[in-house]
Amino acid sequence: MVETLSIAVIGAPGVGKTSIIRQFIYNDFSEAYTPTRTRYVFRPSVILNGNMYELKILDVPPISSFPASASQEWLDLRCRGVRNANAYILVYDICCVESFEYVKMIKQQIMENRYAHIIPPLLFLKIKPLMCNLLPSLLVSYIKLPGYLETSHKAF
Ligand SMILES: Nc1nc2c(ncn2[C@@H]2O[C@H](COP(=O)(O)OP(=O)(O)O)[C@@H](O)[C@H]2O)c(=O)[nH]1
Ligand SMILES: [Mg+2]
Repeated sequence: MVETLSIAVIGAPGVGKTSIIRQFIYNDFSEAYTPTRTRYVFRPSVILNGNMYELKILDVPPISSFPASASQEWLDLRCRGVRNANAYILVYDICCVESFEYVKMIKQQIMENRYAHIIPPLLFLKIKPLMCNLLPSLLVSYIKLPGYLETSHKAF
């Protein structure tokens, strides 16, 4: 039987979540910005080490916090499936401190609220907007953490 793995992609609005997913699945990048207002599920299949997996990638629209209970998750359509994801991709924009503070908060809430406190893999990604020369020092420590990846969808 093919195993299904769900991955929730979370981050502040406009940091590039949908772009990351679309590039991964369709190898496609668009300059146009269409804000994600409802939760969208992408279902690609991948082969890893000879095994096939079905991925359920949740493109999560802006949420004020990680759902603290199953009922909260159920009542808020944007959060469906977020609590039980197998992994989280937390995306921020390196030029936007607020977007980094947001993923830090979400990471903390994931660790506090996951069922049985099982910590799933966490992955941090960022995008690099054009003209950005700033690297706020608080971001530097995160770059050294395992699981941190740097990405960009364009050649600069
Ligand atoms: N320069 C640059 N722009 C990006 C990058 N990734 C996404 N964008 C742009 O940022 C905007 C928001 O991207 P989107 O994926 O819709 O963000 P989301 O709201 O987090 O899903 C769009 O106009 C994208 O074209 C990147 O790596 N570099
Ligand atoms: Mg989006």
